[in-house]
Amino acid sequence: MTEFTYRLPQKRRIATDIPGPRSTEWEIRRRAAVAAGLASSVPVFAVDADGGVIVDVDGNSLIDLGSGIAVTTVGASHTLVAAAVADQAARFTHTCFMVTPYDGYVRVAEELANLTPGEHEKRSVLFNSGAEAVENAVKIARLATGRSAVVAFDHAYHGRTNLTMALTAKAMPYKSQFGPFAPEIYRMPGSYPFRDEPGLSGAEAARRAIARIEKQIGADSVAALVYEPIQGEGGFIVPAEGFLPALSVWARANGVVFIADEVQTGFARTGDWFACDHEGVVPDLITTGKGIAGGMPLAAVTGRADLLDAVHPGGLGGTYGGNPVACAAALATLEFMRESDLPARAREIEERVVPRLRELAREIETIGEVRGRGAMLAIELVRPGSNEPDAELAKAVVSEALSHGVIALTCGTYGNIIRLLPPLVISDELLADALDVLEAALRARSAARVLAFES
Ligand code: PLZ
Repeated sequence: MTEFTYRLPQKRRIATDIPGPRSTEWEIRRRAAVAAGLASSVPVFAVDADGGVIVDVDGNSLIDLGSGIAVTTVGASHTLVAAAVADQAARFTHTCFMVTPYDGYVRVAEELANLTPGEHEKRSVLFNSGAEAVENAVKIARLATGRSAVVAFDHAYHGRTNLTMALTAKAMPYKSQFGPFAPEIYRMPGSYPFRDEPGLSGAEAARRAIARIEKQIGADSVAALVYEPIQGEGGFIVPAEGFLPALSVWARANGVVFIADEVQTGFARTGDWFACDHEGVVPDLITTGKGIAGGMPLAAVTGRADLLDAVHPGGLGGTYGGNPVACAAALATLEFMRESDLPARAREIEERVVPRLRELAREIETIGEVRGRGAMLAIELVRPGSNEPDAELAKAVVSEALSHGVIALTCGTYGNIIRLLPPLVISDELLADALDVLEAALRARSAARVLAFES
């Protein structure tokens, strides 16, 4: 593997209980000052982070299998990113691109044109968050097509703003009581091989969705389809092969804008630059964010020049979108990703993790499926002897792993999926150590679960 360099020791170290006394103390202050609606999945306060570790205020060094939800692909303090940020901040932190443009923004747009799928002429517009990017992709698609309906899918996650809540599938915690939601959003079945009827092919799943779209909305009313090529929050769902190509062919034939939401899957994470690349799908618009800028807030809509240029001057924007410091971080991040071939590193991680977890799945009956691509991998947990989702087990395993110093996140419509999103710069040794911890937690908690169901 590529040798990465680190500032902090790449070792798991447990110094106190987790959370330790200082995290517990800070948590009290937090509760008095921070809104309760903002929950944190890991109850420790971070003071330092580098490569594959996060150091907490009690001196625990935790292995990071979450990357702050797929953001710190190059680590949380990569030296090149930190230097680019410091250098840009020393020159100017902000002018507002809508007032006085700067070169970093243009260079990020050039990078996006080169890296995203397809050789056609492209344009980009930059934003602060994934939700903002998705929302703007929909604005662009509606204006360019003169149509208003937007199709989203089961298990989708696209954000927490009003329009993106409407696109997101799961009520709790994202939507419940936050309505009314934006109109003209229609939800269709996608492709979830583990839970679809056995043997349903990608092409058949696409036909199922298309038939409903044509019946319930009418193709000529549809501005856009929005799909995450691997659904993230909804459960790391890799659609059956052929599903995405069939959907994109139908979209093209019907003048429907195919928007790939690659906010979570993008930038080397899945073993290619984008998840669409695995099946050669070329979206009309692609939304990106998270991993693009080494932890700085940046997101983008990139796509067909004719669509983006259809919007009147002033129709798109925002005070901070494409902030110069975030752009500098992105340029350093992308250069490092390219030079160290991080897509290949993601494939290496898949090779190290997947066979091991599949082996374990043969032994442990509560593992329903191990799936994913590159360093976007998941374990779907079920009740013994069934396909019933087991969210409680997922929670228990993650909490046990945390008590031994490994941060892993859950996800899924049913909350029963453990997702692995390590920084791609994690060392093989640290990854192996994290897997040992996770395996022990899976064995222990699954055994307890089987016993509980037997009695
Ligand atoms: N599209 C595919 O995964 C963000 C959300 C965490 P923002 N996913 C993490 C949470 O509970 O808020 C995401 C995504 C996809 C859009 C978004 C939204 O990106 O940067 O969080 O707005």
